[in-house]
Amino acid sequence: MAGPDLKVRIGGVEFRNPVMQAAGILGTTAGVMRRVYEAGAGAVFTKSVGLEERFGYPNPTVVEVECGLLNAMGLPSPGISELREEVSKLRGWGIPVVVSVFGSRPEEYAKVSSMAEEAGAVAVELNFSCPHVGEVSLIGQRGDLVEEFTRAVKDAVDIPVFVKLTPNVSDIASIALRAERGGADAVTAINTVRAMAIDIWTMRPILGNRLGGLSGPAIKPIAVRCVYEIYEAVDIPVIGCGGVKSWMDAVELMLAGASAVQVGTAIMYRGLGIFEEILEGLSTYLGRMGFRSVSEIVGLA
Ligand code: RRO
Repeated sequence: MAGPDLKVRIGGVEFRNPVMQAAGILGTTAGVMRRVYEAGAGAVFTKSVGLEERFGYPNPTVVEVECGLLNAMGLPSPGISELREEVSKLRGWGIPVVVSVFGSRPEEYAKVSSMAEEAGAVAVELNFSCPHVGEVSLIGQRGDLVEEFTRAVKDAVDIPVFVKLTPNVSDIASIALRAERGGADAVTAINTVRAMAIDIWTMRPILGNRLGGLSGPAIKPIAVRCVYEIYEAVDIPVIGCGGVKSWMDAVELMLAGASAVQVGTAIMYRGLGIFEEILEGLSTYLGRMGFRSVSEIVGLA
């Protein structure tokens, strides 16, 4: 007997399953993203890319803390002119690739997004939510800017536009509503939580940038709460992200309202086998609970 149907549709694009790679992890070369897809991911997401090359922050840029991972990479990126070659290769292999886009002005987001579309991206994900790169974190904290920037990209491309939101706001649902009003086809929740770590012997912040973003298991309950609040407020799909390391975490986010989930930090700890592990657990769970399709559990909580 066939197992439950794992296909999902987001913004009119059909993905083979709802367990995707989160932007920022392994998302810079076509070869590595191909391995992520071959490991089972429903789609691959690039590291955020802008118009120009950027070197990012000085080291240390990543530090492990007891409950997750703290990073302040500072948007290192080769720029869209370089990355688009990787996107074209992926497209040529039939792999659905979503390009994560950053910038500081609406026109920049629009330009990078249309270059991504030309290269073969199936969608773009607008990063308005990096917690420690000034201009990018500011956009995501202001509903008016989220709406304005989203609309600028919608006017420039025909592919679906996802908007990645920050949890570093007092009312994430109201920001999601502004993304929806700007024409977003889906919202992704959440990016990392603003955080820091201090070395007690040097008596200094550990990260080169001092402040960074926390990911991993510690932020899953925050992601669940954010997805739940957004799902109640908007009509567009929500993509859940934050601390997913098992099929149970994926189910929890879907019950909160996520149509799909992204896996990021857990890839570092568990390797690429995590995609098959989550997919198998999800299928068994759906079968045992009597569901024929994964979309039936979205928002049940
Ligand atoms: O590059 C980064 O430092 C970074 C980005 Br763009 C982001 O969106 N979230 C994050 O935790 N780090």
